[in-house]
Amino acid sequence: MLTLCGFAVSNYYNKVKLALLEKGIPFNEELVMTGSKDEAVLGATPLGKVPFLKTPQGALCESQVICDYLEAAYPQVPLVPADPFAAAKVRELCTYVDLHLELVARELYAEAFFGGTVSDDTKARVKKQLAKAIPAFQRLAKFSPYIAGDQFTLADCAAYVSLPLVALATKKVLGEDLLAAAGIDWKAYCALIGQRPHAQKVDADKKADAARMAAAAKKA
Ligand SMILES: N[C@@H](CCC(=O)N[C@@H](CS)C(=O)NCC(=O)O)C(=O)O
Repeated sequence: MLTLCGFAVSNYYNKVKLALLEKGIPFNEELVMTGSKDEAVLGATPLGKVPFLKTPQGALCESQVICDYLEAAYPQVPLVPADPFAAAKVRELCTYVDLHLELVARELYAEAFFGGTVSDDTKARVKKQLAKAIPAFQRLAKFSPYIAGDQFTLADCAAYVSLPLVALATKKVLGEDLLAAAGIDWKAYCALIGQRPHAQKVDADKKADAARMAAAAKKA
């Protein structure tokens, strides 16, 4: 049995969880927070990042690596097309969402979501990077109605969990939702994906986990 480790507020955890659910792969979940000093955790995810996946052969970290493993090991319900070029186009979109949008916007999260502050230099750098990355993403993303075309794919697992964070973080910290400002109707897209029962399960678990974290923060 596979065990997905991490916590349900994490977008990368939820990218993998949505893929597992959509593919119909049985799995357990284990609560592991970031910043662990536990040797067993660091053996599985040396940077202490979540998610990581325990498999009967050992552990894997990095959400895209995990999803690619799931695709290869459990091909029955594919989230990536069989055609190698079409498959690469789906993975290209995953890279754009994770690396060029989310990882850039992540620099704003301390101020957007965690009560911290971000320097003006950082804000300016993020804004400049996103000003390039968002139109670049728009050249690739189809939204017809799914990110890669007419089929739900792994790229939707990445986009569904991360586009709202990019939008909310830029709105809160830079004063403008840069996705919406560029003409990306991410709310309509997320409403579409959010109709899927597995996306609803991810969202419900995320809400419950956010409440758990808020209660833990109050106690501390
Ligand atoms: N590239 C990683 C990113 C994972 C990631 O950044 N996860 C966050 C939680 S959403 C985390 O572990 N942050 C703690 C840290 O960066 O030390 C992946 O795709 O799995």
